[in-house]
Amino acid sequence: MITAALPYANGPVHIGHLAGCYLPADIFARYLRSKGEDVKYICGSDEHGVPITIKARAEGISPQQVVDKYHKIMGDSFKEFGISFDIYSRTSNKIHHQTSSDFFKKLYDQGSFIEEVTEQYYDEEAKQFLADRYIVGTCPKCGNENAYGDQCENCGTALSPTELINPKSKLSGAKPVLRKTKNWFLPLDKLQNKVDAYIDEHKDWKTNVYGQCKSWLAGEGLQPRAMTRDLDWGVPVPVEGAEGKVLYVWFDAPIGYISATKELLPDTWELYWKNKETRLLHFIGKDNIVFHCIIFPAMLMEHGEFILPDNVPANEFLNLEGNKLSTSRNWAVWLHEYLIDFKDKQDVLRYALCANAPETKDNDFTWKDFQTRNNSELVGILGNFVNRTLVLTHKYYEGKVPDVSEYTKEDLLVLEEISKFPDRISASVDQFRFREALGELMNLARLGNKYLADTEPWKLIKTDEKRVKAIINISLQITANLAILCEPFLPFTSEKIFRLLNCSPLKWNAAYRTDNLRSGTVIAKEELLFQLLEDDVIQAQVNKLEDSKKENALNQKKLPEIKAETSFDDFNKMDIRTGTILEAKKVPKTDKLLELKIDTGVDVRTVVSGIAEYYKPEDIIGKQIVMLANLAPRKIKGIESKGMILMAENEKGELSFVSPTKDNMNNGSIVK
Ligand code: B3M
Ligand code: ZN
Repeated sequence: MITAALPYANGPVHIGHLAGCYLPADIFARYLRSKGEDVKYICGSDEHGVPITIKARAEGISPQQVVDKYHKIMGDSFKEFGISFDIYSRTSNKIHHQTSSDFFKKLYDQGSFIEEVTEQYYDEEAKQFLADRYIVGTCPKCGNENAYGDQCENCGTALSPTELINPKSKLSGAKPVLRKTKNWFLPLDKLQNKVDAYIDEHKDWKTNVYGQCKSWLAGEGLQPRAMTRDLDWGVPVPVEGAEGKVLYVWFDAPIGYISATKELLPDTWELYWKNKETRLLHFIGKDNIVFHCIIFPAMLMEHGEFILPDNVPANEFLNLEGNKLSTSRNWAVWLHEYLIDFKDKQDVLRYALCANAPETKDNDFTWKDFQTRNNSELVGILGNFVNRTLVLTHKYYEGKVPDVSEYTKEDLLVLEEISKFPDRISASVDQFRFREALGELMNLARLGNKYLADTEPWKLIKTDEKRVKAIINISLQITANLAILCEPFLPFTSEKIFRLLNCSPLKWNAAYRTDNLRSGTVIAKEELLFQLLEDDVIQAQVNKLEDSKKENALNQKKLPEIKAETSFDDFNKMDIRTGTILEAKKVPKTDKLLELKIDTGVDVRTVVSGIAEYYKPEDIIGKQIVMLANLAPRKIKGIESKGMILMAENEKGELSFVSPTKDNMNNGSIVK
């Protein structure tokens, strides 16, 4: 039973999602299927919780409309990238509501929960309790005025809403008030010993996972955690006196794995969830570790009828060009956009993401690396070998797999070496080391290239035809084995190679053999498996990201705060006057400066002003302006400037004159 984290249905899928869990889980599921194991790969949209309601407000549609929209987009992307879920379900459907509701009810009936009345922030205008994310205020640690009730994104501190200074409701802007409310808590503190023992049995887990669990369990230890929320979107709490409350999204979502299995296999789902022979694996990203390793297992222990996760292979995070992936800042490579720019190149992305997977530490996706992986590895090694083999088969044998009458010692060594690859790749995949496994796969293609380079059939063809037959046959067998072994990683490529070889897809065990292709089989005319990616194609992607960056910089530039108080006396020291521009010209060798002659009503003087990016000299002659007339003179580029023109500057840094709005203000009129 393989699961991948149920993604919130609040946005499309990007490369971080894929690399985090859907791709590794897919590789693992495909690998086990190829080995003939009974495996189910389960996923679906997480359609509850505050992230959905926030998105609904942002888009001005209902939560149901949000999840309908994104469930479709996400499901389509996964399918297009060959993510081979046995089911992609959703938590808003009936079977899930029923299953999670029943789960809660069982725990409630057997007295697993404690009821607790706590004070929560309530918005009296919007008439609802506020989820932590709906409260903003000043961070007590760093002073950021836009900290959320659960976290300050500026300094990273985890907060509780009552710690915020000047809390405000995001719904109405009102100051929230504390109100009493009853919720049901799972007393994790009482389950600590059981959870400790469970984690201790799993020292085999990836060190990042095991380590995070241990540090959660150490320290203050586990605390009771509310499993219900005052919210109007989710699975209603199925007990009396719980009107207006729903199950905590982290209570219902993992149960979604069970509901989806039920939906897929109405008659046999229990074989997977209530059977000690079943190995349950949760593939997730590192931000979900505690939920899958501690809270969900604790729920399952309390419930008692289900098996516990056997392993939780969590990945770290993937960054993009050195920065954290972010939906709101549009710092992402979206799968649906990728496919527009790189049609039919799903496997290239799968390859690049797997080769660079954040398995043990955060990793960076760069377009440059993507290009190199494609050009030097997929084209240069795998594509090159397969292509050469197919070309030679057509050139010498009209596309027919040649017969072998005799192997040399060199051939036998190569054949022996080839049959070691399935075990080598397995050894890595079994330990969730997919990068290493992919490296081994490429080594098989390297072996093929080396074999061709060493034996040089293009030279031998004139002297030793028998020998060439063996070489081409062996190269074709390697090609077939590559098709088998690359299937978990590069399913589209695998399919294509089998088609080219005119061979129906073979399973893992066949890769121990070196006689999968029968002699006489006619193979298809060669087609390139991969194409070189030119610099301009890659640069276009980099530019796209640069555009996002610029846009963000503009959006983020805030107007500065109002300056510290000043006195009227200080203000009065300034002599501000109206004046008219008589002459204007660019200051040579500068981009920004104009030299202006100003009639101040009292005198005519020169002022150098940094406005050349916004005004052309010829357009401003005769224009009335406002200036600070008693500013101490300064030399700018050798010109003595007497005074300063006053300008308005917006948040983008653009400048505009400020001028009187009536035309009876003679030059020299006082501004005060
Ligand atoms: N939806 C969080 C996430 O998308 C959450 C995972 C649920 S897994 C049961 O990262
Ligand atoms: Zn802070």
